[in-house]
This record gives sequence, C-alpha cells and structure tokens, in this order.
Amino acid sequence: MSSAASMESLILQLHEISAVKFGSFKLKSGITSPIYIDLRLIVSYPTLLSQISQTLIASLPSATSYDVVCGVPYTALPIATCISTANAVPMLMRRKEIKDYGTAKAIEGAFKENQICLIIEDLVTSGASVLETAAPLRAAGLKVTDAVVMIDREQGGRENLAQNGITLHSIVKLTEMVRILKEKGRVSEETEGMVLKFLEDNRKVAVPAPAADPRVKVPYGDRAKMAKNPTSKRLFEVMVKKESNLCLAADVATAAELLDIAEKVGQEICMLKTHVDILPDFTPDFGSKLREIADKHNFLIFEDRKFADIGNTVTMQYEGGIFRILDWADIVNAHIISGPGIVDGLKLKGLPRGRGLLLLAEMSSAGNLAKGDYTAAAMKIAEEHSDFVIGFISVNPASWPGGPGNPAFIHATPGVQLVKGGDALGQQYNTPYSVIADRGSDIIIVGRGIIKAADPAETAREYRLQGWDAYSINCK
Ligand code: S5P
Repeated sequence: MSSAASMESLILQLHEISAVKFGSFKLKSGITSPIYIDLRLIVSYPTLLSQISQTLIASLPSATSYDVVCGVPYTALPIATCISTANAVPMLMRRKEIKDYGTAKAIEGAFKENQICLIIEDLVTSGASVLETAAPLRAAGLKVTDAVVMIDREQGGRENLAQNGITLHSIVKLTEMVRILKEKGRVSEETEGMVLKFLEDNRKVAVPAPAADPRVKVPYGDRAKMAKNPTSKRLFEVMVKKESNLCLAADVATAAELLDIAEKVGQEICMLKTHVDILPDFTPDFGSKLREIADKHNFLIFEDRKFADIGNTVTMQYEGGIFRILDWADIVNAHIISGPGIVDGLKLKGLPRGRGLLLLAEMSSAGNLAKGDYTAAAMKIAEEHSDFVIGFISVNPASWPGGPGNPAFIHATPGVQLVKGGDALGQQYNTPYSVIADRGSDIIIVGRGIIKAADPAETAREYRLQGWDAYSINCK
C-alpha cells in the first residue's frame, strides 16, 4: 500500500471505531468543539494499532536516527511498545507520577548517556505533553531531537517543539484528516466547514509561552549583580575571575592535610568545603590559617555543617563551641527539616558578618527524602530570606517545576566524579557535564574524585576545565 493509501485507510478505520467523532463536545478547557479525538480506543483493535505503529515509523525521514523510543504516557505507551517489538528497538518508559527527577527514578529501562530517544505521541496540540516527557529524558542524559505523532492538531505544537530543539513528524494534520473524511463521504461539507472554522479560530490559543530551557545559563557575572548577599556576589565574581565552578570537598584525615591540599588545589577552585568536625588535630588557629590560604588563592570557605536544629540552638552551634564556625566560614548550610526558624537563627549571627547560607533542597544519596514538596519548601524559604540565603545544595534543579528558578541563587551539587557511578554507602555520582549542562547546577562539589587521585592538583584542574566548559557552552 502507498503511504497515502495507508494513511487514508487508518483515518477511515479511526472514524469507524469512533476514535474520531463529530458533534458538539465540551473540552477540558471549557470550549465546545465540533470534533473529538480519543485514540485510547485503539488498544482494542490490535491490527489497527500495529498499522498505526508501522505508519508512524515509515513517516520519519530516512535520516532520522535514534537508539531508543519512549511513548508519552498513557495513550502512546502501547504504540511505542508495538514500534519497539516490531522494529527491535529498545523502549523506555517515563513515570508520569514522579516530579522530582533528581532522586527518584523517572525513567524506566536501560540506556546510556547521550543515546538518542525518539518520542512517540498520538496527538499533538501545543506540544506541552511531548515537552513534559522530553524534560526527564534530557535530565537523565538522553538526547531528544525528534518526536513522531499520529495527528498534528496544528495549534502551535510544531513551532513550540522546534523552539525546544525537537522536530515534529506527523502522519496527518487535522485539517487534512477532515478533508479526507469529507472526500470519502464520512462527513458533510457543512461539518467540514465547522471543523475548519473551529480550528482556525483556536489556532493560536493553545500555544503556551515557549518553555525557557532551564539549562541555558545566565552568565555568572550578571548574576553577581543580581545577588543581594555580599558573599554570594563575591562567589560569582570569584567564579568569573578564576573561570572555575569547582568546589573541593576537602574530606581528608587531618587539619594538616587539609591545609596542605588547600594550598595545592587553591588556584583551581572557587570554594573549599570543610567538615571541621572530622579533624582530630583541630586547633583554634585552624580558621585563621585556612583563611590565609583562601585569601592568597581567592576562594571562599564553606563549612558543610548541615545545621538541622531549632533556631535558638543553631545560633549557639554556629557561633560557639570549639570550632567557632562563624569566625572563619564564609558559607554554611542547613537542612530545613525544622522549618524556617533555623534560617532566622543562623541569619541573626551570620547576616551582620556578611555571611551566606545554602539550603539543602535535594541530596545526592540514594533513598534520601529531600524531594517534591520538601524541595519546593526550601525554594520558598530561600525566597523569603534572599538577603541571607545564597542558594541551594541541589542535585537536579533543571527538573524542578520552573527549573533552577531565581538566577540570584546559586546551585551547588555534590556527588560528582568524572565517571557516573556510586560508592558502597549510597553516594551517587554524575559527571561534571551532566551536573552543569543538563541538570542546571552552577557549582560542582568534588571530594574523593580529587583527594584520592594520584595528583590532586592536576585532577582538580581537569574537573575545573570540564565544569567550566559545560557552563560556557550553555551560556546565553
Ligand atoms: O547531598 C549531599 C550533600 C552534601 S553537602 N551529598 C553529599 O555528598 N554532600 C557532601 O559532598 C558530602 O558530605 C561530602 O563532603 C561531599 C561529597 O564527597 P565525595 O567524596 O562523594 O565527592
């Protein structure tokens, strides 16, 4: 059968099974439509289902390349399954319920970073549902360049997808489909006229503003000007000056080793992260010694204290004890488990000294609970305290509703090594490129990847170059 004949046969069959109906239908949006399309019915007609699947693949230009396919849930799942089995091409499934792509598994199936995934869909209106499926696929490291669809309603989907780097291929446009049904005597000229008028009237209403790609970077230099907090401003400026978005997690055995590695890698980093409570040889002059090295090499000091108590207690933990963190750390971080009072407490001591705070919005470890509403609450608290909160510890801000959000905030991401993987205790690693370019973060936090390397200084340089490249290529 020629492709035109097989397309006609499909359309007539869809009309026969009432997957395409004419009359007066109230749509979800509230408007009344003279045409209604429901392709969910095709699961009950296996021959038709397989015919649609084959026609979809046949409609792709021969140059289209892809390694895996993924159907937009739910209607296109059986179509994608048919395409997968008939053409021996592996399939992926996107979980519709999961919103926090960073930690929970949003994509089911086996794939490798940079593989190309073809999206399969039944019907495209504005393209929003294709974009909803493309986002977690891209966040997982896949490339999405093409989508193939049975019916294009011609309501802006093609243009909207093109603006997001996706070429839309369709078997048939809705106006064409109606014309064929009229030619074959299935609908009257009057109905055809009504449908065409309806489509014309509604042509542009359904087009949402093109989704800003959360991975496109506002330059760090511009963000320095947006930051309200002096430490945050300085951090952005240091990043630009040193062309570094690398933070070293200096988790070494002793204070002496820490000062030694700070000296060795100081040139490469914008920030050095400490866990001061792991140092057996800590002395009260540790802070001033580290500050001296930080000033010499122009990096900021971030004590990863992860405060988690009530506001009153954290004021004492921040300022007092043997560590006196407030005296030497530019930046500290806090969990928000105890509510916004923790920020008020830390701010009371930190803001007069010009210090900054990062909130733990997500974590890198497997099975952690910082996701969904918890992450959203961190964002809200940050906005309410944007004079003191400078940003987040996050894992995949590109996947947050609205993406990484306010560019005045900085995202710092732990769990980074040159190769994707993990350790035996739940740590999960992504590559510098994936963290900065795909996951929308700003700073890579690297510990063992550098400190366990044979040549930490040389390795730090490698991480710095990779992190900076990933930023530069996505900078607008
Ligand atoms: O979710 C988190 C938050 C932090 S701050 N996951 C993390 O791994 N961290 C810290 O980042 C952790 O405490 C450690 O200091 C560093 C990661 O070290 P690495 O050796 O696994 O690179």
